[in-house]
Amino acid sequence: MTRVRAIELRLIELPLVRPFRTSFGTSTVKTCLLARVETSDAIGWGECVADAEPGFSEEWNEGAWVVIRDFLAPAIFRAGDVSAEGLEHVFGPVRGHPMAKATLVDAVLDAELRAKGESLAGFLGADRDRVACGVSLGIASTTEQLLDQVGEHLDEGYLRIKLKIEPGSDVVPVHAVREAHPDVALSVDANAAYTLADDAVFSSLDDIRLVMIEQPLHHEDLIQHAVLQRRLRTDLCLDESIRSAAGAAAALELGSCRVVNIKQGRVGGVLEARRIHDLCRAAGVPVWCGGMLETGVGRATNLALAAMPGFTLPGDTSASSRYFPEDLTEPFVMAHDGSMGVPTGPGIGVEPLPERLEACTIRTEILGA
Ligand code: OSB
Ligand code: MG
Repeated sequence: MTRVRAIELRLIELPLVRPFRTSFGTSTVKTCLLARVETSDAIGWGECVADAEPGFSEEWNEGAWVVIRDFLAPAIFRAGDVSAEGLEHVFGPVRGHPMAKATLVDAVLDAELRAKGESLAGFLGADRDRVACGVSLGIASTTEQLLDQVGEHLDEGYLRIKLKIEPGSDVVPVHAVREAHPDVALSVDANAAYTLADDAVFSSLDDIRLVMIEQPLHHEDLIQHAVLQRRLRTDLCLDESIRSAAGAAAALELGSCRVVNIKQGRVGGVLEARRIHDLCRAAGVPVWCGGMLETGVGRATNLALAAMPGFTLPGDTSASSRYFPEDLTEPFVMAHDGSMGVPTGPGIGVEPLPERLEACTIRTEILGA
């Protein structure tokens, strides 16, 4: 048990190397909250995966800020002695807001592990020290541009290419990439842009030998995904629709997907992510580590998770250079074989570089007991 003395909350902003376009919007910068918790034993870092707008889920930066300031942080200070495991109970009275909760669960866990000198990967039971990396490419303006980007990333060594799709930009570009690269591990992510009425699109995609189709239907749906999964040979993968271990269990029971994208920041932090990993593994369902364009802080957390035994597919755990001209931490570099090293130091094993952190900070607030 430890006492949280203070929580420093920052809104930070980093330019992206190129705009990232999905079916729910285009980002040119990464803006997110970063929490630094100071406990009686150590410092811990947590990154919130919410974005500037509530486009991926209903959470967004300013909302997460208020939820942390007015509900989650006061609950921690009232609780007195806390542990990362116990935070889920402390946060019990606050429904939802898994991204805001994950920020603090991950930060307190990081502090606990740093105090013990134990790495997050070790704590989670990782069985490897390098993980296989894929890359998620935004919707391109032309198929030529998309083919160029795919080629560049394959040359760098990425082991799986994920293409963002939306109605009007799906079968044609995806088919072109498949023609150019007959053997590459290829997947698509619709970010909930389709309905069951888009039968023609799905049956064409079903012929492209995709590793999976990620979140084709509504962001809260499990039932219609189960209907679609029964119609297709290609595996469906859920992202947005899975927000907790209970939700993952329901998806498996219903047959809504055959693969799960685990984003710890989407499900309330690494402890809940571990439960999803465990139940998928017991059910023989492969999982992989998703991403939300995290800075080095969230990336370090994701890499530790991705090293767990059930993560059998390459993750969206790309190199820093795929996202940022300059990361917040020392950059994460991918080897030419498409693998990336998992941090081995205490906790998440990395920290923001102090001068980078100051340069990227838009606003700071210190919350105390
Ligand atoms: O749906 O997986 C997604 C990025 C932001 C929000 C949602 C998603 C994504 C990605 C990129 O696909 C993942 C990454 O490289 O971090
Ligand atoms: Mg996704």
